[in-house]
Amino acid sequence: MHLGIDSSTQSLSGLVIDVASKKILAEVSVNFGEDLPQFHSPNGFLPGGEAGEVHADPCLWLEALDMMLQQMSSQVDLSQITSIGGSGQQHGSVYVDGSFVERLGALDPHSDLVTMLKPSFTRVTSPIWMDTSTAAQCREIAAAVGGDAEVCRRTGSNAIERFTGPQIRKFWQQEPAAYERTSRIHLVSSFLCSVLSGCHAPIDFGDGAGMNLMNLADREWDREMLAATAPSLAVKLPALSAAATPVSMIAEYYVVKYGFSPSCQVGVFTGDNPASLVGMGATTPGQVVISLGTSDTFFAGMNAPHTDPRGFGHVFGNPAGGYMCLVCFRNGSLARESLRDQYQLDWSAFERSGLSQTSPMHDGNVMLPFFGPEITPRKDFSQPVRSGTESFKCGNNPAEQVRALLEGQCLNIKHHTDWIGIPIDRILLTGGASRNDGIAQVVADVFSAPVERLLIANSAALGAAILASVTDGHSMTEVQELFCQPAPDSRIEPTPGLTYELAMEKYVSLLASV
Ligand code: XUL
Repeated sequence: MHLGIDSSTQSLSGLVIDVASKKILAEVSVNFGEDLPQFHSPNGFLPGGEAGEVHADPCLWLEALDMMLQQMSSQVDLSQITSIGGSGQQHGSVYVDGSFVERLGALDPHSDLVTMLKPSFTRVTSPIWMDTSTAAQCREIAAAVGGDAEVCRRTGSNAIERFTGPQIRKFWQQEPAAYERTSRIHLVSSFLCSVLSGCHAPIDFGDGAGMNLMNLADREWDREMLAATAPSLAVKLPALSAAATPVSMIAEYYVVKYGFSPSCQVGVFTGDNPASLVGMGATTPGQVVISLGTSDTFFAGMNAPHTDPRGFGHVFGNPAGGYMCLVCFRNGSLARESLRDQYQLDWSAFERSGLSQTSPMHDGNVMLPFFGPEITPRKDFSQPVRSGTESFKCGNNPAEQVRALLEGQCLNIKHHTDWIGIPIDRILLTGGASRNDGIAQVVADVFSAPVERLLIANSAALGAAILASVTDGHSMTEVQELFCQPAPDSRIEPTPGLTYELAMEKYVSLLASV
């Protein structure tokens, strides 16, 4: 049996798989807001941050780990778990002093993780991926190495506010003494892996690429990027390694407290998106995942590490080897819900039957589907931009508006992911809005590729459990075949003969005009 742990923005979950019986045996999730109200983080982070600062309390993640394991121990016999894998929200960082590793080596099962590890934090709160407070640091880092294109060439992404390097630079500038006292800077993933294994764990190539510090081509810390970020950074960073590489046996604390076997292995953790790529069974190039959430995210496996010439997309290490791309779109459900509320619609308007009132590219209408600032492309929109019939431009006819919004979102994703240059064989659609057949049909039609939805919702935790099985010697592909199956009747084929080439031309020229 293998345990996958995913520490995401709003919850920490555990999922146990058994390869022999091909079954998911248990799933437990601790919701940060509901289950741990004492941390005053209803959505997993500390509210009220100023000037774009979004931080979380790292003690919250420790307490959630203890709580999840406690609950899991009442559902499964944890002595049967032979390996653990994991993932964490990307980019978030944890800062500890030299006592951390000694404390890890002496964890007392009669105490708890927060009490024992809290004194080692040198930065009381952890910046997370939602933070946008480091624009100045991004500019400084880019200038020091010769511009954003050079940062992207080295690290796979432009200097990005939420990425860890700019966050580290801000910490060094604002709290130099605390930075000096920091002996190790972990990502959420490597931090939790360390806490489980009782020693400093490496950062994997997937999550490490989300820092603006790792050289994508040679998968080592990039000396110029480190120098441009903060002094003496090389000695403060963990080693880099492939995800699922064995780190050590689980610390005795968990053996005594929760009944794990002392021979249970802990493998190197990765980021939630690389883990999701594994859990969706989409690690091979040609398959892409589109996650329709608050923000929409596109990710896919890639062989070569070529980067986005427009500078919006990111390239990370793929836990299956090679690379993966990831592109985030801020106006996801945010925009779908704004339109729904503006026209007082319900989701049936977005269903196949609702959409059937209009035809694809209805009357040549096109919409730039942005209700607020967008990151891909980076522009401070405040409302959608419309082109087409007078009636459409005036905002009439809700059915036309729904179709144009969904088509616009898909055209925007397709346009901003064309640099990947890999023909799409299959799209795996996930996230809240993915269950909607109308939305899935528009995705299939705009991309001219079949869409499938998987049985399992928590693909990051499943990916983490699959990575755990890899640590234990299983083949990733074989385990993916067992667990990453499409839901029955979930496949949607593109409409024969339909092409969005003309619509794409119109979309791109409308975008260029604003
Ligand atoms: C990816 C990103 C988010 C986080 C949180 O770059 O910032 O998807 O990983 O899930």
